[in-house]
Amino acid sequence: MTGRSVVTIERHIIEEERRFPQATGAFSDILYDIALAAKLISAQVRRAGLGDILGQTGTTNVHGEQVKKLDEFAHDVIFRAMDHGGHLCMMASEEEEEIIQIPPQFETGNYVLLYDPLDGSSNIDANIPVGTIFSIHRKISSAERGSVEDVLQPGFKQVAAAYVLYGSSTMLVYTTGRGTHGFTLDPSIGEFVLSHPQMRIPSPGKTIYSINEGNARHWSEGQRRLVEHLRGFDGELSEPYSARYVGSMVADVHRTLLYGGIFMYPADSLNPSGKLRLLYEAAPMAMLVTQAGGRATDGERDILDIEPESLHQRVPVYLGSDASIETVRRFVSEGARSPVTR
Ligand code: P6P
Repeated sequence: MTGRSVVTIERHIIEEERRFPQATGAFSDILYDIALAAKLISAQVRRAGLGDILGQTGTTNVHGEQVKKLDEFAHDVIFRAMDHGGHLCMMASEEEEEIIQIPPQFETGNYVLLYDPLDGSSNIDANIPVGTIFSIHRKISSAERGSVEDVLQPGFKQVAAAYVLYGSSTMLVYTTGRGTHGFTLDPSIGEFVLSHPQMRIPSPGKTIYSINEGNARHWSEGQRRLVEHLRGFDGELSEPYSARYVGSMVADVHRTLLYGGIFMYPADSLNPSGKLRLLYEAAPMAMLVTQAGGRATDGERDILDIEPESLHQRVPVYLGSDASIETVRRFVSEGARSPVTR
């Protein structure tokens, strides 16, 4: 029999844990529960067009966006998979305005989970890939059942990050700071099997840029010049970039991880902090991309260094290969915006 040995995500987590003799197994339990939640959500996403689950619930979430039933389902599945394990002191979700306490009947633990239960959900009705994003921090407060400071931690303090992509297949990609690893769900056995060990973003890789060009009229001068450069209008690039944009962050980031290039959701005159959320979108994706040899910036700072000020704080996002991020800095960073002295 040829090919790699078959490694399930549970086996991978155990082998990772064994590298740390002092590990208690709490962290591994959290990762197991995340994999379980991913399977439950995947099963429902796969039948979205069949059940009555499709369509609006008629409610809106904290950001005034229409909440589809799958958003609520995914949020509830993750909460109920994670609330009783005794390893979390609290949670936070895109779907909840405030931080989420662990129910009083359950023990608390030394970790915090932040998540975007179903990112890109506005695409569900068109059968476009959607995803779930997870970020895990260690508890730092002395409060037994956690406090807001446990949630408002910078990205470089994350102990793990993961996304699940409900695409042509369901993939779970995670990092605990020792590389980024991808697992593909085999629905016939209900297991996530290692399919992309030690993912490395190609640099420069395929030259693909990914951005919503419909916002171009609101971009800064530097952003406009950057995209014109990527398109080849300034004549610098022997091979101008191709454009790809799904409009679902997990799908766009996953393609960038595999093929290279750059994903951008910049600030603009309408959204001075961009659209994407720092704590449960940009920071976990920044850890995953960085662990795969790429970089993530807001145009000035490394996203992993940004000190959060609020739970649903937005941040401009540029992430991709090293080479692509260097190009971003040339056009978008403060220095690029100051008058050029020739
Ligand atoms: P736009 C989906 O709503 C999302 O939060 C991300 O998944 C995606 O990258 C972005 O918004 C798309 O936003 O403004 O291009 O539709």
